Amino acid sequence: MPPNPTQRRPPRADRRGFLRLAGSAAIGAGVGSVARASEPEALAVPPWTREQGAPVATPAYGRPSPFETLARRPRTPPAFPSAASTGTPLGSLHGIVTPNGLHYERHHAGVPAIDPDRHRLVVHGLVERPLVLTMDDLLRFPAVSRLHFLECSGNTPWLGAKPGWTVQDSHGLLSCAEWTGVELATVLAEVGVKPEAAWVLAEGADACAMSRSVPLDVALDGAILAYAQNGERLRPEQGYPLRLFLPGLEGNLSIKWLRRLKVGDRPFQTREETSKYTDLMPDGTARQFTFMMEAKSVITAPSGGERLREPGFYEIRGLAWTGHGKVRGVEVSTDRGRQWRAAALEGPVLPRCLTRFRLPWTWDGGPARLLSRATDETGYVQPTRDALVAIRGTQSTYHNNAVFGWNVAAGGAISHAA
Ligand SMILES: Nc1nc2c(c(=O)[nH]1)N[C@H]1C(S)=C(S)[C@@H](COP(=O)(O)O)O[C@H]1N2
Ligand SMILES: [Mo]
Repeated sequence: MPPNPTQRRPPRADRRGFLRLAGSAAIGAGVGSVARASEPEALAVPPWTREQGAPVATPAYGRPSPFETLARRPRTPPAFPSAASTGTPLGSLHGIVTPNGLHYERHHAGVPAIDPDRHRLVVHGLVERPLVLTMDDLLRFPAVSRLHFLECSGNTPWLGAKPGWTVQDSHGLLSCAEWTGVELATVLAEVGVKPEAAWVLAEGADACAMSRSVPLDVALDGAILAYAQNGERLRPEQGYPLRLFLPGLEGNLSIKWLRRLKVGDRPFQTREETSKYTDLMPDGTARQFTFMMEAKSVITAPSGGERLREPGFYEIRGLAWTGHGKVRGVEVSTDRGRQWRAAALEGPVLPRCLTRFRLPWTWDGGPARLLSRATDETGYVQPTRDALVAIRGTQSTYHNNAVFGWNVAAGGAISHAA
């Protein structure tokens, strides 16, 4: 049989094969430090192989290696101690799932300590059969588990960009988890929504009683009353014992410590959707209910605060996401946007979920600017900052999804390309 020309021979599984596959001309440069270490020295029996390891962990809930020091970090200094946020260290994470202890936090009145046995969810308003549900009741409903991103619409502020930013500072109010709970549609079917119903109010049990209105059709499109994240019950910071989770919409709508759902025929015009979470336009008017998270992407490695050791091979890695469904593609430029190359997307590409992208790159040692640009399945392309500013001005605090750049200086130092 003649050889199939479309079937390439698998690359040799040695280090040089790997480097050829990566398209690197300067073999050994950049990733070759292991080859320089002497083999006998590397194979000498290390101290941890000479003795028994630690017995099973105490406390029994496992922790990362003590050599791993990842942490959430406070964002801008809070005006009030309990009105604070911390960012996820996106630059040091792998894959798409955020470990629960590193999920970003945004609290407007601190983290309440809620006894799940005393927590209640009231579902009332324009419904046939109002209900008061306990956590045990909610656990008996049919459940769903879905991987979705959550992003604060105040992530990546328009004003105050700093050259010293890391990706944790610029994009850290973004995380992704597998959320488990009851579909809101299931509970609304149980209470029977009246024909004139059009909006749902969600209210939290924290000291600010955080409240938002959601159009009914949006709320019925995949919203979850979530009690678990990444396999375990919610962390207190994420809304224990119950939160609303609205896939693809600005984080603020996903009300934590959820205690009430009220069905109505119009929006409830709460503080969070009138004075806050509106977009001030250049003509002085404000847009309301702009809660969709449009397509966005960011290069997480290499990124701000890092230094490239030497010219050679690097894999550019990043994350892309969209509230409108799936990411269709990500393009990366290493030369200030003159040329763009299609990055590889790591599958499975899931709707309203983070998508990991990768592009092999050989750094020549000179100045470079790294940019990424996402396109979603509707065909929408992540805009440049200039294009966004032309429409929205610079006073709208929320929803900055502009293309974001990192400068690589000649010595390898990386900083935000403001
Ligand atoms: N009850 C309540 N829900 C809330 C908030 C809050 O302060 N109180 N913060 C909102 C905001 S602004 C965001 S971005 C997300 C943050 O969720 P996380 O802390 O789990 O990341 O929760 C939202 N839900
Ligand atoms: Mo937020």
